[in-house]
Amino acid sequence: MKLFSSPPSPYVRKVKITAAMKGVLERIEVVAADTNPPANAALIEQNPLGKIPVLVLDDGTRLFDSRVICEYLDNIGAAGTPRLFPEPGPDRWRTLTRAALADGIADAGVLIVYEKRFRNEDHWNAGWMGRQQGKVDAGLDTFEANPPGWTGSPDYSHIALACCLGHLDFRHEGRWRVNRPKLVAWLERFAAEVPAYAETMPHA
Ligand SMILES: N[C@@H](CCC(=O)N[C@@H](CS)C(=O)NCC(=O)O)C(=O)O
Repeated sequence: MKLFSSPPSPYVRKVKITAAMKGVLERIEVVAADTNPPANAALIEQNPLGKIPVLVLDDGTRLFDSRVICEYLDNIGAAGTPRLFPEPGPDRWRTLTRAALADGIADAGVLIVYEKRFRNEDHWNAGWMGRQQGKVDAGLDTFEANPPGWTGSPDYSHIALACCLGHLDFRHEGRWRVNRPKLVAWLERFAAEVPAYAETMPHA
């Protein structure tokens, strides 16, 4: 399998951590993808949206986005590895909704990065960036009020939350840590239990 990838992406990181937890990382060839035109032509052939991650299976099937890829890897994982997506039922809806909140925080964080990257500073839209920051803060406050615990192994939603916080550390100077001690402790526990978190630190 080939994973179209870039080291800073929190969504790619979700896939790599999932692959490690499911014992399938060595079956994946990581392909560096450029998301910027014109060099993104190769990526657009795999995903018309021009976004990473994309997982190309050995039979040529293309999977995106990160949630779909992670669920696929959960299904092909090695025997004895933990189940990351619960079966249909209340646990599954809770896990998927929690992961959607974590991804939504990351999405808002990425939009702020793009606003600064793709516009000159005198054209930055403060109202738009403030609106996105509001989503980041509200989402984080929700998690701080009730950090999602686990018994046994973290699940997909915990991976998504860890990667979202990792993105905020990498691209937003870790400001999320101020006044959120429970979430800071939560991430320390996740990192201690999931070695792939340290192994997939984002970098330029
Ligand atoms: N919902 C998607 C989000 C993917 C995404 O936004 N990836 C970013 C990199 S972090 C990207 O490829 N951006 C390029 C673009 O938007 O043109 C997922 O979970 O995979």
